[in-house]
Amino acid sequence: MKYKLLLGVYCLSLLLTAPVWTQDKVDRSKLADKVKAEFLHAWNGYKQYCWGHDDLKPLTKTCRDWYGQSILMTPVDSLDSLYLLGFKKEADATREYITKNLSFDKDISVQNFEIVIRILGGLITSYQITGDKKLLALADDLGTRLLPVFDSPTGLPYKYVNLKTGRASGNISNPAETGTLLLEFGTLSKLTNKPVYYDKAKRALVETYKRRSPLGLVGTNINVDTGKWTTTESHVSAEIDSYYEYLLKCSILFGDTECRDMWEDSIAKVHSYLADEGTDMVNPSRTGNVKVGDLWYGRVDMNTGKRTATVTGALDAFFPGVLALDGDLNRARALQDSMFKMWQAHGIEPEVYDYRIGKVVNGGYPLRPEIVESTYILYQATKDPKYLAMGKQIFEDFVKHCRHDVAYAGLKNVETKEKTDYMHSFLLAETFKYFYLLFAPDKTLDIKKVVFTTEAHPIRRTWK
Ligand code: DMJ
Repeated sequence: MKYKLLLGVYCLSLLLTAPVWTQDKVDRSKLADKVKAEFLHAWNGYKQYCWGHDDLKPLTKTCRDWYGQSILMTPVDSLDSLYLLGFKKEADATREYITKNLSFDKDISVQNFEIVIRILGGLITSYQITGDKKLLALADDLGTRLLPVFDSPTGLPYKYVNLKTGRASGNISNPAETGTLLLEFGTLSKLTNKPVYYDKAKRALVETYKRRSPLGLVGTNINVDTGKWTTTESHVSAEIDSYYEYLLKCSILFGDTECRDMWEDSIAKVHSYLADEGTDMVNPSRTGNVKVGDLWYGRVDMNTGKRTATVTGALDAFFPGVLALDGDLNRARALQDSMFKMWQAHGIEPEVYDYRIGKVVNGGYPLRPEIVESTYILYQATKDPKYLAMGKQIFEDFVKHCRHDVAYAGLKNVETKEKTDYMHSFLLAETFKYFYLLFAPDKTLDIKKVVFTTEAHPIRRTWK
């Protein structure tokens, strides 16, 4: 009797201390249905209050058009999600609305990077899904209007361009904005047989890479007229993040060996200088063992390699996915565990987090997808059920804290959970899409046959 009691206590203690993913089995199909229902809740909120506008402000139930007049940000960015999640009727109606009403003949100065990843990428993927040539024509027209952005002395793109006049402006940019264009522009070239898009975007990426420091790192801000860095802090976070993502992905999507070489060289330097690893870590080489949960990527000066900050954040959570895509599963797993720890600290991840002292530096959470994206990619790469359980936890926290009576709202502060009056289009384009793909049957989308843009628009290589 005493023995049985002791055994019971022992088993209970094991259960209580067991990691979250061993405690219960994840019902994928139930979760996929729940994701669909929540996606619809957000989409219907947008439709009810802001149909035809760019974005919904869910708390005040008002709308925001980025440039004073709408370029249908949310519908275009969300369209491929509508198809992928199986809302075909809704998707077809939205597609018809877009092709009838969207015009880029507007006297507005737009941010090239945001328009490329949300609108150009959205149009291209939806064209690939539906074969609707009007979507490709819109993408081609938009691409042409954006091209003057590359007319700088260096070939690095200006930040803004007027869609009607072609006047480019804003000469202080960053690697994310100069280097996250090739998947979308490159694909547009392949689909239209106009090499100019590929060539300009590729040059912008190469010109960014060429300006790396002697240590092989890039800085945060660069003057596109002079090619000189104006801020020399190096990291994998805001303003740099997707530059690395596209170095890898342009080699995968286009088979571009120059991309591959730039990626190989860059990622080695990122590991050498940015990685902040536990002292008791074993053999931190590319193929070696990394102590689980003991890996972070912080900030250093690009020229000296001296550490400037021990911060990470919600945006950085894309990096485990990129590492997994490259086959570096040891690091990917370790970093994902770190990111999940950051998420668990407050049940939602903050925008900026000091990993050394475990403190929130900037507590905003604008509904970002990156941690979900990495969870999905890691699950696909390993089939380890731990990532399903991790995704379930993230999804439940996300719904609990960000669901609003109308749609979804970001958080002003992850510690207080106070909401903020904004729903970015990437909630529907990315966050819900990655949640869905994580839980949906694997056949929903063959991850090996697509490359996801940084805005989660899957692109298929349909060309030779
Ligand atoms: C998205 O627009 C893209 O994923 C971009 O690369 C980074 N920021 C948001 C999501 O957080």
